Amino acid sequence: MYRLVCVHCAATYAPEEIIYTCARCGHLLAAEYDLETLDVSRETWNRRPLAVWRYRELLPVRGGPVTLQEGGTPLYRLTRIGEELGLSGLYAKHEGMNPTGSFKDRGMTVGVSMARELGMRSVACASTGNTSASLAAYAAAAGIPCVVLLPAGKVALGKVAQALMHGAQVISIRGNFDRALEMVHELCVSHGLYLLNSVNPYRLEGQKTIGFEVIDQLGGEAPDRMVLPVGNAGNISAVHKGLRELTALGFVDRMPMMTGVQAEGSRPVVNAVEQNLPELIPEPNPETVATAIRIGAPVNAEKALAAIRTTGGTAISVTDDEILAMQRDLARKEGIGVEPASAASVAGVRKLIDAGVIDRDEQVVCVVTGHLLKDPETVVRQCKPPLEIDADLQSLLSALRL
Ligand code: AN7
Repeated sequence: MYRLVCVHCAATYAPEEIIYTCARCGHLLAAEYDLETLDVSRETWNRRPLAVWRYRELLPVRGGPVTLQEGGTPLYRLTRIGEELGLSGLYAKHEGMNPTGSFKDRGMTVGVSMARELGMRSVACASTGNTSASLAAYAAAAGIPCVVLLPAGKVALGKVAQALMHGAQVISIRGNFDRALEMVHELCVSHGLYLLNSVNPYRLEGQKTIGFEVIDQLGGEAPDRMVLPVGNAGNISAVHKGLRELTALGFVDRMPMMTGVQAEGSRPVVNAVEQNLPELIPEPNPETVATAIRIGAPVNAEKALAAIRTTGGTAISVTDDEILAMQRDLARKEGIGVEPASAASVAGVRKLIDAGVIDRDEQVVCVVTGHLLKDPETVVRQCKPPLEIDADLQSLLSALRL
């Protein structure tokens, strides 16, 4: 059993209410389970495949899910980068290995399943790209129409391609993501579409399974630190919520230090942490090569700040150059292909090591959130084009460095 609870004033709502913000105070809602009466055991989980639905007792869906077999992503040990940083316990959870190439699929399998259970007949989101790609695919799987709003000219090619091919109505607005989110929120409330941005409490329930899988992949122990790129701050909040539930159930005995990484040109959460502000000051003109996290007014900031502060974590920003350098390092030194926003998490670790914030004996798990192929244009801009040669062996031999 669960209900919706306001994260600010603790007002409660029935789970079947179509509501995204508290009617009393306007803050966000979260699904809260009655953990004492929940019939859940690690043995049951361990008998199921590593995937989002392994953890179904801690998810809101009661009927059969809309699934594309999401989750179960690899947890890689970063040996070469770890060695360079003097960090032997450095890991990357590669969420780019989900069905549409990002962690959003964990949220959408739950969110679109709930849309169906709640009797909603269409879904919508605003997106910097990955949310739209994922929602379009899950709406297609559910057989319901989907509307997505994108900031014009600021979404990576692969993500737009996915949203279009999966059959969403794709609208580009002349404005940034933050404005697109306001617009789609209004549209959903006035016209009865189901909103699947991270203001949706059920979507974030799916995303918390990243943390569950990390614990299972590390043999049942929590890492010392979890590092996530932060845009709308939904994912870091979701992972924190899930790990708190595991702690309350006694499945793990401590919380990792939740650590958020933003881009230099879009760092409202970092400012709030550094200056110890009670609330976040939005960035009106966010800008970064990591377009996925080009977000100035993260709607989940309240939860994310609490997650960072209560676990003794931190937040840091990285420059576009640092992001791209780490994208290349992950690709060339580890064989791991991620998009720029995802490389931000590991770039943040490099910076926190240099600053002496991360101890070298810590076990650190970075969530790398999206696949390299999401943003081919940013990749091609960083690399020399292939050498084109005449089709004979002599030309080949003179072109190669052997
Ligand atoms: C690769 O798709 O917001 O802090 O609209 O695509 O939970 O927002 C994407 C976000 C990190 C940040 N990495 O997560 C969207 C969108 C990648 C992302 C984030 C996003 P949140």
